[in-house]
Amino acid sequence: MPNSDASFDSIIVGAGFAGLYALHRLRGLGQSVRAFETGSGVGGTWYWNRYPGARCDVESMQYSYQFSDELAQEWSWTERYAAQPEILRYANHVADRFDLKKDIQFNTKITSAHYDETTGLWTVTTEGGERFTARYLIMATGCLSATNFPAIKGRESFAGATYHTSRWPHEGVNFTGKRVGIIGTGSSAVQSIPLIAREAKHLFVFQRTPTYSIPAHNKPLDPEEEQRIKSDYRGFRARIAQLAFDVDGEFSDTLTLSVNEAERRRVYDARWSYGRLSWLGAFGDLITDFKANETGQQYIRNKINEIVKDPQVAEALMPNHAVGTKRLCIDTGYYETFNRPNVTLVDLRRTPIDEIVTEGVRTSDRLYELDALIFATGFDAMTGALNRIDIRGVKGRALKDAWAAGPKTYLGVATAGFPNLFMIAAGPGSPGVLSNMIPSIEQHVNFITQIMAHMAERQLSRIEATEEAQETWVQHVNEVAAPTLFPSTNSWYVGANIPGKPRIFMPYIGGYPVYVEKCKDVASKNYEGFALSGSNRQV
Ligand code: N01
Repeated sequence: MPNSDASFDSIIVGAGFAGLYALHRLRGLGQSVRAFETGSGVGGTWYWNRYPGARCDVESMQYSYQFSDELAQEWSWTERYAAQPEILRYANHVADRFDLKKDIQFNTKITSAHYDETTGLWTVTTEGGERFTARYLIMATGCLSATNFPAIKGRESFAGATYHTSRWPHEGVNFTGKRVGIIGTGSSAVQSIPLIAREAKHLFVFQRTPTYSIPAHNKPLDPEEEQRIKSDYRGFRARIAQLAFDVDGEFSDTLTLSVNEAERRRVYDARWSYGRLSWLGAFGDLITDFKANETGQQYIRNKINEIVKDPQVAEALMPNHAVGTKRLCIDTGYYETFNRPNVTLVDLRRTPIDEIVTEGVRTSDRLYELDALIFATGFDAMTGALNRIDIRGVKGRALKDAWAAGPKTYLGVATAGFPNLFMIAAGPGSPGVLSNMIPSIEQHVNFITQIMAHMAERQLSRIEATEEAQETWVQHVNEVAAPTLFPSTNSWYVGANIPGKPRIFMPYIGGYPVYVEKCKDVASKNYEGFALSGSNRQV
């Protein structure tokens, strides 16, 4: 590795899909760039989340980069929904193919990033005490990367092995013959529970909020289908980019209650049999009208009732929040797993956890003795990864303080008071988590690369979102979220899973194509809403 105390044009924090593409593009601008990555390899989410069953819920033919036609043509996915090891292989393939690893410093955690107004440079400090400076700071830290361990009394006292789905041991875990407990029933748990249940002596699922899940119908990718898509790959992706979430699927305009019950059932059934997140696109008002949403809720509750044999267990598995307002899951045998004799559902709404003890988990009615305990308890989403770094902007103001009452950004990429800092596809106010992540990443990276090229041409050195533009954007983000059912539910989208976090619906739900057009419009008006200044001094 090059010497410490080095200076770069840009520093990138994170070497997941966002960091990798940012590195590729910024090098293409002729910049000197260093990326820092806490892990020992590339892949971000797919490097860390190695729990059994980890898999992407966007189909593999869409969950990949588009910036290189050769890359798109030469890579072949094996399954309809790619599993974590294959996605990680893809990330490594990209990093090797574009020779990115030489500019990534692995095993290096960034603990602080401070902006110096006099020099116009950011100084980042690593956990090991090294310091590096750069003109631009690119936070490619991910939207769901800051692990959430809930503050359950006695958490440290369990004598058996403890795991978190998002920090899974690289060598895997063998649960054969073990009594295993899992806390949480979100996407990570829904994917891992069926596989862990097959291996463990007994699996106890500690469920606080039941989950809506639809079957993925995952299968090997049909080579003919792959070739058909690849024969017009650009066209395929361009068509999907016009859809609300940049994920393929049909999004109906039909109002739910404008059709009769038999027709609704037919529509829901067809989508249930197909297996896609766009199940939620069955009707135009499913996520805006509670009565409409209720029909979708009831449909899935009926399915749970059909699948799960023990009526009490089925009842306990039935959610009652608005479907879609917590991330919809897609699964392989999730509800069916509760028919296994070695699986026990512990309904924490009836018997909450009192504490974790040496032997296992004690709920209000009994002790569950365990050999292993898994936390599938999610993340401090969107703001967590940024707030865990001591980021200070103009006048030494901490990002944490600037966002104390709730995060504010302009377009989700920049925030006032933090010049030359960009967030990639994970910032509050960006469509990232509600869209197909990799195209969202490419769009953001392309946007900021164009900004930097624009600045270089004009010998400018400083760019900052204006307070005014930021306020207008935040208002717009809130306005488009307000008519939806999302703010009504406690979810990580609104920060409700983290005690004390301001309750704000963070993602932009105005639609991916609308967002892209807005960015194009801003760019065409000389980056309206950003203040550009300074002379381009040598770094
Ligand atoms: O985390 P989650 P996740 N006591 O926050 C429970 C993406 N992802 O890792 O709902 C008891 O969804 C919590 O209960 P509650 C995807 O965007 C994608 O599963 O707060 N339980 C909940 O059940 C997803 O949405 C993929 O009441 C506690 C669970 O822990 C996001 O990552 C795969 C608790 C956390 O669920 C996060 O998913 C995996 C406590 N004290 C993840 N604290 C795919 O692509 C928390 N919980 C398929």
